[in-house]
Amino acid sequence: MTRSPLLRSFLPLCLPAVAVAQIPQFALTFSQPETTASGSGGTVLQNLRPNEIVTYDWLAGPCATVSAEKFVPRTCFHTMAGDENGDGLYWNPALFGTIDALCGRQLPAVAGTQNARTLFWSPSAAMGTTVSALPLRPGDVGHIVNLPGDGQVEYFMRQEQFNQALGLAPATPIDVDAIAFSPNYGVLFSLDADIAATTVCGPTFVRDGDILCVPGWAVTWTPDLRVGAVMPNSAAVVFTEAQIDALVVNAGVTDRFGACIPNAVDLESIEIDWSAPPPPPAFPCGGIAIPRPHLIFATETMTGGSLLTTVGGGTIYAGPCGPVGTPCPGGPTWGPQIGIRPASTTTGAASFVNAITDARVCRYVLEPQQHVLPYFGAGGPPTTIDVGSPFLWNFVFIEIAPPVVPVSLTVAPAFSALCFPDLYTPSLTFWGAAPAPFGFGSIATPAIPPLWSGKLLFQSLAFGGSGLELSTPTVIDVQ
Ligand SMILES: [Ca+2]
Ligand SMILES: [Ca+2]
Ligand SMILES: [Ca+2]
Repeated sequence: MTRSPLLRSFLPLCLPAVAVAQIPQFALTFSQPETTASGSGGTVLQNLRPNEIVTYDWLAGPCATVSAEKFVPRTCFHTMAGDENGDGLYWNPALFGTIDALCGRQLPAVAGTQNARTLFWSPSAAMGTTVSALPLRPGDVGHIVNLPGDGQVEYFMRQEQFNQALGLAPATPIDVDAIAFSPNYGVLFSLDADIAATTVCGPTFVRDGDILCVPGWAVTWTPDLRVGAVMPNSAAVVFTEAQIDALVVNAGVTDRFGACIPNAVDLESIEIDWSAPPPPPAFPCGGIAIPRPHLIFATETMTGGSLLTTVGGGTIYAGPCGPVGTPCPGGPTWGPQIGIRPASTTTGAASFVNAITDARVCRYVLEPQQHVLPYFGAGGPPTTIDVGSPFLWNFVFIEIAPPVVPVSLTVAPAFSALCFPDLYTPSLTFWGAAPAPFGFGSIATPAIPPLWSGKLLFQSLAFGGSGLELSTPTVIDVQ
């Protein structure tokens, strides 16, 4: 029996997506612009920005060429959000400021992958409300959905609910800086600044290095496991900043200069560490016991991109491909342990891990080399769109978009069950094929004729994964 040449050509391409769905991964953000360890085939996808989500990934099989690769480019956020600030452009490199906290939707255990519609994030700068009826502020954790129309914010947990749990007035401006959750433990989080609150223990001075918990019993979950309501004054400090300081010291990890890190300063990212039985509950005051899990975490001091865990009194986190950080005093934490390049031959990468969540993903992305073509009626040359794909053959479609947000139609799980779930319709036209034999490729856009201005939307399709998969979308503003 021989398979047809067509099937044989597609069969190997299905394997990476399947493997991706079975090996634990993380989605994360970095605090500073960084470069992927792999170089991403020389494409613009190698440039990671603090408002883009990346995935701890590998390009040549599990743990071969470990690299933090771009998974949600800012251009995808721009397309989902539309002209949120009303300046006529989709392009907004300042959107969200930084993404400083991440968590994922609870998914079926089998074949569940996270994507740009299922992950929730917290910005450090508010998104505009020209398109969305609801804001996405530094104190919110939410994402952008296409119901009832494109560009709308849906919350995992909103600022008012954090404030209620903290005994603060609902409009108090806060900045959620780290988040993790489970239905049993509830919502674990940290804030970006110290604040005088009223927790389950009464008046409490909450520090930016504390980890708080709104216990499971204080949360009313929506059917899809978002936070519907919280009990007032229910938050509790479950790891104090002093305890986090001690965990950091015990872990014995170096920073980007090779110095042993002596403290936490600001707690920056958390995810539940299910690899060990939970520690004893926290007793924040009196006889009140708050169950808590072990946590993978990063602090502001952990430059070079290290990760620690609360297991064992504080240890360097053993990632899927080795320890994520350099033991003290073993030289700098360089960056390749988390998949990014060092700053120089003597200094590690500048970033700390600003947000992290468990996430199996299918990484299939587009990013143009130029986001805005400022031709002003004169016309001009094409630009190039770079493609990051697990599939060899990528069929790139183009749409001349109206000046408003293009319409997206959710086609998953019937189609694109693993990658981006929505097809941007209604008038996609086949533009060209972009092969990505080593995971990356590129394709030129049309040249712009004189007197034409508007928006060009691109999205790529591939046969593989669940059958037919879609890339993240991108929009180019032509002025
Ligand atoms: Ca805009
Ligand atoms: Ca925030
Ligand atoms: Ca953070």
